[in-house]
Amino acid sequence: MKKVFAVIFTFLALFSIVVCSAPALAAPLITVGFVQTNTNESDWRTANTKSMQTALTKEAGFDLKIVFGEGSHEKQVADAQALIQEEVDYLVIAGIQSSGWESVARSAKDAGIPLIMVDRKLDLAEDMYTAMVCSDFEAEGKKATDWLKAQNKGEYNIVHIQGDAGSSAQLGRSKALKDAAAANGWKIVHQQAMKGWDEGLATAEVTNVIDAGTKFNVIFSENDNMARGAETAMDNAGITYGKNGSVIVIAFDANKWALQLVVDGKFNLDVECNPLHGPRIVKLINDIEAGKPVDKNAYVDEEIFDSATITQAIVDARPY
Ligand code: GZL
Repeated sequence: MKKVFAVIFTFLALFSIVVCSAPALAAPLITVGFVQTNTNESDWRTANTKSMQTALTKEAGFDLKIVFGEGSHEKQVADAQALIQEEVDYLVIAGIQSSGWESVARSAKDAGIPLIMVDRKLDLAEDMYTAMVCSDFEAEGKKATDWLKAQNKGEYNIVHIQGDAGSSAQLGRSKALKDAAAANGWKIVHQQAMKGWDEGLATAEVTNVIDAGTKFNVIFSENDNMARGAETAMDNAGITYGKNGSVIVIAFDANKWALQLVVDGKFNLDVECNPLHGPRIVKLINDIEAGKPVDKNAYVDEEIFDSATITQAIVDARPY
């Protein structure tokens, strides 16, 4: 009998050692399907992707699955539907274009998968998405046009370099310029959307404008990379620009390298469009998981950087 108790005791002792030394059963990772626009679209996009990858780590409790549209809305839609089939816990979308997302939103809703818009608001009814963490692009554009009006130029002949046609970033910024031009009698002497927000395409476009003899005194470029592309064209033609030049240059995104151009007087104004959405999405998902109330439509606070007032210290402190 004593032997039986000894065996039982030994077994229980060994069992408790194994169970207690086993790692605590970790909570399951939250799978997040992130439908990103493009891999190499702009420095802004690179910073945005990096922010998501840096924040939604396994250590933070996430399994991040990123898919890239590479210029194709249709690919984004197909990739989003595939992620829904994989039954991700959350679907996060940055749309190449703002329209055409109804089928994805319906599939996500039917599957009980929260849909979060990031960066760019999509054309969806409020009951078809869970939350939005985006930039207010029309407000960004109005900051630029209010600044431009305050320059009190005798005349405004504007070359308008637009981003990807149909993206909410392009639509918002373009609307602000269209409205300001109509209200103030400004002339938009040339307007063209650049596929993929491409710097090289902007150089070619502005070169054509110059070669056509079009007179202009403002470049309104809907992101930093394209503004730099426009300046390459002006350099090639010997046209001066910036703080002490003949052409005002306005850009959007406020990448660190671009803010250095503002300090150097090469860009007159840069309007911030903040790409660091990773931590914002982490907080949003964690709040949803904890059952906390979340803002349905959260817009990111953003500022402007004027070559007349910016300092090197401001640039040095910038995070992207
Ligand atoms: C804005 C973002 C835009 C940037 C561009 O939120 O979607 O797309 O302004 C980027 O640089 O490519």
